[in-house]
Amino acid sequence: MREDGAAEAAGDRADVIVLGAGPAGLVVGNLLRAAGVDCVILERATRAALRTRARAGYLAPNTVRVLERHGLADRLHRYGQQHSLCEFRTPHGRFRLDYGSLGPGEPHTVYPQQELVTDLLAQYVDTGGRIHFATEATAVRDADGTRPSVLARDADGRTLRWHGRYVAGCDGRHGAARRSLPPGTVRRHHRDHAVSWLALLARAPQSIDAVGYAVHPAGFAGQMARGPEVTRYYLQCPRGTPADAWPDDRIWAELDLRMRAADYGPLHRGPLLQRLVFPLESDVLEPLRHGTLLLAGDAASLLGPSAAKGANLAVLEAELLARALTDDLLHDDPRGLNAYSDRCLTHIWRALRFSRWMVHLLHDLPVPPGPGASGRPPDRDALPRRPCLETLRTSRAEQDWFAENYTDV
Ligand code: RFL
Repeated sequence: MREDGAAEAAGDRADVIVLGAGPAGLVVGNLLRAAGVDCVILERATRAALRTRARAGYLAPNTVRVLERHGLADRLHRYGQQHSLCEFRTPHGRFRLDYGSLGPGEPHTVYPQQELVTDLLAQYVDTGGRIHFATEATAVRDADGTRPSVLARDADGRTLRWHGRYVAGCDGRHGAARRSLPPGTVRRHHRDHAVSWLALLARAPQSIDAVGYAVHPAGFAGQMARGPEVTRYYLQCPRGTPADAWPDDRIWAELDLRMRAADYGPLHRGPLLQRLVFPLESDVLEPLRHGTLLLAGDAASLLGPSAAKGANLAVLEAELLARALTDDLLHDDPRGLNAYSDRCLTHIWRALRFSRWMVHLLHDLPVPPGPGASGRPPDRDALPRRPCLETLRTSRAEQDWFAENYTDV
């Protein structure tokens, strides 16, 4: 019976029920299928919506290696662009870092997330993978036993129950996997940086041939390539700003001001295709496993896009999870599953540390002691920004550290 007492449709079963068809869920699904593990993916969105959801774009070298290893990188190699240059614009001038020739000497590959999701979906569906679109998981049940199940609502509003042996929670930060964790079973490490970013996509070529990071008294502004005709921009904005609060003219004027177009050249303007506001925060769970429910991607850790880690961690964790599930289900070897959370968290803590350092580098956050003029509480890790930028500009050791952490997951 359903919780409201109405009849519950039968649903289905699979050894692994994967929640979510983002980068994490689709990599898990593809790798399980390739290994011969029985699985199904439940995805809330329609296929068309998934193929157009623009988010990340900078793939780390390790992400590309994971996708290559499993034959999932053909289109990425054909259409992705290598990228290895950052430009910092500050009130004291500008400087560039060719991070591809610093530290480990590896570039990013610029390939929009919706393209990656499209490729992963095609590969999964073309090889006969089971997936249900427009199907929203509402709860994971009995994860602490050996027969977990997932309740979901399909496009017709019917409630279905899927039975499995494991559930891969890849349904993001607000998904059913996180919500279903019983209180007290995981520890949450949450930090709110008390600022928001307005994320924009413009139909225009990039204005700077580098990732642009501009720190300005009016707030942070950034530019990241997404392809020859589309560019992502970010603007720091006050918490609570609605996405449509700023008309296009104000957005471009603010980008011109903060990126110092008057000094360094005009920005390429174009129609704004996307604008969304999100709070800058990090949110990591520990451990990433509760019995037969395992978390990966944003469901496990949300870091914010300041250091471009989220999609990269999602792919890394998905490979670890698929391998661990395969070893357990096909070879009766649970060691990978037992080590899964610790192995992922080693990468997550490292990415989190760098991502927070980037947040402090790019924003004028209040420094202890005492609240600043804004009345916001001080961030206990806040560092004065100018010496950080100056050290990054002048110290080769700092630049190598930056390059390693910027490209590593
Ligand atoms: P996703 O991609 O959010 O996919 C989760 C999927 O689960 C579905 N879902 C459900 N399905 C069934 N039942 C439910 N109850 C469900 N609830 C949700 C959703 O529809 C979705 O399809 O999570 P995943 O796979 O963990 O991947 C994480 C990445 O998407 C995320 O970390 C990145 O996009 C973060 N990020 C960036 N990461 C990078 O590595 N490099 C970047 O350059 C970068 N830029 C960004 C970003 C995130 C941004 N947003 C979202 C603020 C830029 C932006 C603007």
